[in-house]
Amino acid sequence: MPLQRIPEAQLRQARELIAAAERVLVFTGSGVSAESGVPTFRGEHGLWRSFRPEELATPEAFARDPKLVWEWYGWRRSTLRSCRPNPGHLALARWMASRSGVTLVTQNVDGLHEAAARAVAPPSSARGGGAAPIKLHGSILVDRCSRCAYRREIGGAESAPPPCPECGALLRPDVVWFGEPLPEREWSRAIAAASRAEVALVVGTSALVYPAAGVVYHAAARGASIVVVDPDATAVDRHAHILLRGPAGAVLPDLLR
Ligand code: BJW
Ligand code: ZN
Repeated sequence: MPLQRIPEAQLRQARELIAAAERVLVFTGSGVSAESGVPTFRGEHGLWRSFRPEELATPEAFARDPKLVWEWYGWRRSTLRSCRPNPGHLALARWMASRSGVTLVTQNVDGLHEAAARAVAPPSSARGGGAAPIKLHGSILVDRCSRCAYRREIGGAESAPPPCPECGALLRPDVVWFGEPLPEREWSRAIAAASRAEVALVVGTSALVYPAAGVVYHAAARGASIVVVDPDATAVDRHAHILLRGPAGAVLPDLLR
């Protein structure tokens, strides 16, 4: 079905809701990066259409075949190198730098929200590019030790997971796999922001993965109005006050201008 333009009245209503709110939670998923060329997970061209999550994105998979898992992340890291923030990331970053009271919580591991913040307000500027996003699922741009607390930014193109320089165990991508707990501090900050938010802007997520998706339900239960930006149906649509059915790269610049 061809995408329809979002009715102006609906956009205006969403703009007013957001402008009147002192505290806004923005909750994003892989769809916000789709127009940057980063594949989503589910859906027609999603990663899980070609790869089985349990063979690649679990601690058991890494224990069974560390080289296979490492190579898959190596491939994703190399495709990410050519990806840039799209107009959706940039509109969000610009808007966050222009007002206070916004908390960005992301499930994305791609670093594109941070890249957008650097692009609109370099760290040397007064606002420093706004607050860093709360990353619930870690970062694909960082390695961490599978045993100790060692972390490093990704560097060379090793063909197999290298040993940790501190303890000798294998390094792995610093992302949250299925069956692993979310980082505690990020989780409590996300829930605190959801508790306070008057509006939650939910962008580009199927909202099927838990506990992350629970952040949206928590905001709804605490009385936040939910605005969803997504070209397709999502699990949180039934809680949405306003549904903006369209791609983030087109809707966000229009909504947040
Ligand atoms: C656009 C667009 C455009 C397209 N513009 N939009 C309750 C019930 C059932 C199961 C569970 C449960 N609680 C926990 C579980 C198990 C599991 C889970 O949730 N499974 C479900 C799939 C059923 N959860 C876990 O295992 C979690 N851990 C856990 O529960 O630990 C418990 C524990 C406690 C204490 C000790 C030990 C354990 C961890 C989940 C980790 C998820 N990790 C991944 C991989 C990250 C690393 C990597 O990248 O490799 O995170 S999976 C993947 O899904 C990734 C994403 O962050 C996450 C969410 O996906 P997302 O972003 O929503 O993508 P899609 O593809 O689903 O949706 C894209 C959307 O974009 C769609 O709506 C499109 O329409 C839209 N879109 N183009 C805007 N242009
Ligand atoms: Zn180590």
